[in-house]
Amino acid sequence: MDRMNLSAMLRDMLLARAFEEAAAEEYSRGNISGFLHLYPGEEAVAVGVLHAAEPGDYIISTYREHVHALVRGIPARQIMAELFGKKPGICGGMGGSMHLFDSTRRFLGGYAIVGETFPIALGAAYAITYRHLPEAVICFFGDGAVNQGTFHESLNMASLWKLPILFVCENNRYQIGTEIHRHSAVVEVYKRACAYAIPAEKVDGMDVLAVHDAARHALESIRSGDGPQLLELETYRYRGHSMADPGSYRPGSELLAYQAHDPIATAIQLSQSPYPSLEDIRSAGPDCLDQLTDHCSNNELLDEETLTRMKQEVQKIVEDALAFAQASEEPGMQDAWDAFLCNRRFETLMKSPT
Ligand SMILES: Cc1ncc(C[n+]2csc(CCOP(=O)(O)OP(=O)(O)O)c2C)c(N)n1
Ligand SMILES: [Mg+2]
Repeated sequence: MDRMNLSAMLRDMLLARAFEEAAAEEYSRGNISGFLHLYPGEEAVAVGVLHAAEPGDYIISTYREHVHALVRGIPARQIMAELFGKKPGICGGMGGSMHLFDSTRRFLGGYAIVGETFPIALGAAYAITYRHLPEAVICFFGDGAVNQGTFHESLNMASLWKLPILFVCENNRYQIGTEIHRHSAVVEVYKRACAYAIPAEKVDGMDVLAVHDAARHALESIRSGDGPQLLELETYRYRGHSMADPGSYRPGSELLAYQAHDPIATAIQLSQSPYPSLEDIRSAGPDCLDQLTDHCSNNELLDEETLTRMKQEVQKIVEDALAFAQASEEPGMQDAWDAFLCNRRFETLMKSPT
């Protein structure tokens, strides 16, 4: 990992945190309505995986997808405007927080139904295989989705047809207020993949470098036609399930323990100190990172000044996105009709005899 890639990942994590905290504030002010599921604490997952993605890959996510969309390159302005329900939003202000979609960036959503993502990933991956393209589908889902029938049906089919899918479980240990050991007989999600002969690995989802490394290797193999793989990334959300949830079912000590391994703080620490090899990190274990970095020489990759500049830059992007969303107009009745008629036209075309 070179200096540029590391800085780019750190910048995206800082942007993600700033964007989501700003969205939380705007929700409290009444500028964003409906459900709002935020991502602070989990940034290393989306950033690590999506920095290993190619422009030709397809991304599918859940309702907690703002950061996946941001890292995929959808401008902060268009995402924020969508959350505000405004016309220049990425879906014309008619999708909202849970339904971001951008076919030009191969970002296939944004889905509110738990487990809905799997069959969609299957379809996109089948299209890639059918056309013999060196592309992959990256399918994000939560630990709460792994007991849905669609998970098992889709893993079976994906393995049988050797479809190019990277299944990424964002295991934050909770589905709403229910902890994983209360909803799953097998709590180590990656172990389920062996039932379908799919290679799978569990990785520390708070460590962006470990996530990136695992995703890069998996995607290389998937794109070369070796079939699907599954990554279980252990992570934690700092906020409640959604803005309507104070998260009081979780002990405060649990939150503090995860915050002590905050993915952004870890990434900053890594980039300010000489960067140890991934082999060093692995052999030392996650608790020894501080020790390792302390022992290294002065070959610095990122100084305090650059970090401050980076934080100011992302803050400006978020402020600009907020101002843009505030000032934008709402979609009108005609916009709704246009969207409706566009679909109707498509249906009519499909039905008309050739
Ligand atoms: C089929 C279905 N059942 C129930 C719900 C209600 N629901 C919304 S989010 C959620 C929890 C999902 O948790 P998880 O998959 O772990 O994702 P996380 O919120 O932790 O990111 C549930 C049960 C739903 N949206 N869809
Ligand atoms: Mg969860």
